[in-house]
Amino acid sequence: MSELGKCTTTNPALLAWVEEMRQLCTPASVFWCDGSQAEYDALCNLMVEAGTFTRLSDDKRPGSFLARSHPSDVARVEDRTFICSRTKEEAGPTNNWAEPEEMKTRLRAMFTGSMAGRTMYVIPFAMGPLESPLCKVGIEITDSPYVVANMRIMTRMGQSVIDKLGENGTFIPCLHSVGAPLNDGQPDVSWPCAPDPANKYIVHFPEDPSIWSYGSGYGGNALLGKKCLALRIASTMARREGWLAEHMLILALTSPEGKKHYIAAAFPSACGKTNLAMMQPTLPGWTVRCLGDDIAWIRVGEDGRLYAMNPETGFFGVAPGTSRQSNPNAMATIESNTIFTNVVQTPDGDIWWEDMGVPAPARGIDWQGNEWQPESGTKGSHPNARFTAPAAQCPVIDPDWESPAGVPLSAILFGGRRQTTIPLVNEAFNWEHGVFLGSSAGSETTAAALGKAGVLRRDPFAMLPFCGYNMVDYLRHWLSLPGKTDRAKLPKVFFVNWFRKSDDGKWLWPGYGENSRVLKWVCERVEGNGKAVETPVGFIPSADALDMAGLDLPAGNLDELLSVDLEGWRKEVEDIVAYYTKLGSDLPESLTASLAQLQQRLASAS
Ligand code: OXD
Ligand code: MN
Repeated sequence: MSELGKCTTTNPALLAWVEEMRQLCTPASVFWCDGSQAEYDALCNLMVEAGTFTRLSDDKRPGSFLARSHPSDVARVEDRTFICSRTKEEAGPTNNWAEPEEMKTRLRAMFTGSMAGRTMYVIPFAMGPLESPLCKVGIEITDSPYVVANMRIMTRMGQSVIDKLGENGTFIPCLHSVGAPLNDGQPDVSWPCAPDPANKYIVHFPEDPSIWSYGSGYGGNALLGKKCLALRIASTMARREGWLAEHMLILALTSPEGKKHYIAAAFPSACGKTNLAMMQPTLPGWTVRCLGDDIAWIRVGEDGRLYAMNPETGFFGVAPGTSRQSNPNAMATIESNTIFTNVVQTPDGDIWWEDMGVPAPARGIDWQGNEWQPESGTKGSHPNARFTAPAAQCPVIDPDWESPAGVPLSAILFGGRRQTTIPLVNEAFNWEHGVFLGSSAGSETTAAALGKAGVLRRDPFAMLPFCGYNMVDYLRHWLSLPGKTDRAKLPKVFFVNWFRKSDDGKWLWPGYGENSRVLKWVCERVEGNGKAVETPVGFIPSADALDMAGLDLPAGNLDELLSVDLEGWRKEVEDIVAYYTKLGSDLPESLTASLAQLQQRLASAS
């Protein structure tokens, strides 16, 4: 790696910050990343030698690697995530807060000497196309080569960003350490981290803005461009600057007649955003193209419409459950040049996970590095195992996915995993009602964050873990949009639920490619001609409104999916009231009015 790792910036602020961090963290050396293929290859080789990476077979998965994390370091750590705004009030009722100077003092102590014996990598990265008006530059300093390799897939990284910064450009400093300094001669481990959860800190300082992350090497805790910068910090900038940073996929849907609509959708973590974003429609003649699967930056365009842009360049998708049936385009995307984390290694040099749609290998090595057989009675891959793959490899990537201006939205969807009550699809009466639906979104929890799975968690706009400021102000910001543009130009808002179950526990709706039937109706509504009935909860497709040609749904399922369960909704309302109470007394009046109106409509419907 002799010619790699050299510093090429003359930006004095950047040089000064890196030097300050070098003195704080005392690494053995400093390596400036240029983002080249040669650098990526060299770092992957280094990780293969260190045991962090296993190279997969060139016949099976060319250019791909498998990593296994420490068993304590497998998901985002929400209880160790902090928003250190000036006041607790600014962080709001849903975020952990600590006084910024106190937190910095604590962090400085932890980072002191934290990179001893390791290389400090300097990663220049951009979120958003470099020419986009919304593009934000970050510099991540990390002692993890795994983070460098993932950041190269997930962001625009390297020399082009140094060039964009030039002499005077500004950047968001993002400091990361796995928190495992090496004493002289101490052997390294394959996945260094701070195993004690109390020693992990994912900390955001919105006023700087800056990010400090200590103790974890996994996903959103460590790839600081993603959840930390592009959502938590970006949401605070967006509020100030009048745009939106959202936990949303972006897709384009084209009808057989060639009419194209762009749709953004917010679902909580691990609710199938990646599946929907690159779905293969079952409806003949319809196509879906993908623009992003996790984050959308949205602004009012010159024509008054909302334009969405994906700030990332890769997919960090949940592996278990991904199959040719659930997501054929993801399976094609990950055929090569992909990093897999915490999945099963098969004897032929490939990978496998639960519900991959192919038979399990007779034996393999599980995500913890142990010999494993399907009969072992344990899961071979971790439920939050991931693939990191370049978006450009997706066979249905939209030609405009890197458009600096973004794409104009026709519709916004909210959703979550809800076994009961919430219908298959429900259209908001207007923008304010749409914000109400987004604010009361909830989902039965999954493995994407540490904590108990399967309980209903309210997750407004799917932003609960990602909103970098007071959630109540965030809701107010959404409500301010009709004041920023012509209301008629705003996208229509819908709430969808692919996850309904019958009383005997069977799925009522097949999901995946069949969701194109719902998206078709969404487009029809946008164009003003989809059939709907007005119900107490919103506009729901009338009995014959969804195109069901070729889908043999068991009798009664559609009725159940499109009916309003008054009893269930009354319980839902009680739960929303309780959640709103937790958010505090300062809730925008529009939301409490929407809730009261819903209550009234339900009462008069009985
Ligand atoms: C993710 C998440 O990794 O939302 O995208 O947890
Ligand atoms: Mn996500």
